[in-house]
Amino acid sequence: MPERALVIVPTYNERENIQRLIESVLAQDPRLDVLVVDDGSPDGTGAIVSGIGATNPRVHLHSRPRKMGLGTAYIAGFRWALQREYAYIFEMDADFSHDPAHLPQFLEAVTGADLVLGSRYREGKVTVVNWPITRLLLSYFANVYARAVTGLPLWDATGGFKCFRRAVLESIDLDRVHSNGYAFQIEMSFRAWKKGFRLIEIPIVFVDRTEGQSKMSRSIVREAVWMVWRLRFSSITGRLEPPRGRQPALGVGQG
Ligand SMILES: Nc1nc2c(ncn2[C@@H]2O[C@H](COP(=O)(O)OP(=O)(O)OP(=O)(O)O)[C@@H](O)[C@H]2O)c(=O)[nH]1
Ligand SMILES: [Mg+2]
Repeated sequence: MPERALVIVPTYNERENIQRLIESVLAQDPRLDVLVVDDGSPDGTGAIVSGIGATNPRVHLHSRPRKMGLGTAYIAGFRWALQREYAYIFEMDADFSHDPAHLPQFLEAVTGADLVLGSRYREGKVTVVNWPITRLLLSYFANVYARAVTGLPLWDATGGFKCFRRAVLESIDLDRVHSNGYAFQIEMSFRAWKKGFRLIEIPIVFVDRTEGQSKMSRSIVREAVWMVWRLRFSSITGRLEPPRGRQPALGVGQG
């Protein structure tokens, strides 16, 4: 049986995007399933997904009662995936900033890596379309800052288009992941990197959303500003988690 992959899509009010997005994802590769983690969207996004799931076994919905943030939505999705037989687990936005046409490139790249990251700034080349210059500069320099503080060798550490090999998620203690916004993306990659997994970046073209509303906020930026320092110091003091190979004998997951 071919190895299956799950694309986790967190949603909050993505009615205008979700159906078209699901169709487009499924058309990219027969190995792909979709899990939408919807936070009780008042616009009825969840109902649209459960309607599609009723007739299509490749589409799943995990509903949460209220808006609880992107990071915890992904953690819930990761747990859902690990309870099932998925070899690869994706993170992807619902708003078409992440073009489903890139999915086959991730599946190809993950054959030689443990975590594949869609990168908007690889080798200093910017592949972002339609962002106001202020937002681009904020994002670009946030990445320069995150790289300087954490040492994480990535051009784009805040991006949210990713593919994890199952073993990576099994080896990270998901209870200890605390951040929720952009910092969540940095934290997951940092933990994978510190464990000695192979990270690679593939270039993606990132296009600003055209439908629906942004959930970006000042608090998301603030969280990232201090979280990188927390990651740096918890890694120095050994409080992060042991790298692979130094796990306690009874540790589960990655050997
Ligand atoms: N389940 C869940 N999904 C969320 C939450 N916040 C954002 N999302 C979803 O996460 C994805 C990324 O959020 P966006 O609002 O696009 O954030 P962004 O890409 O930084 O900002 P814009 O592209 O400008 O809107 C989208 O699919 C959102 O619907 C949340 O609290 N819970
Ligand atoms: Mg977006």
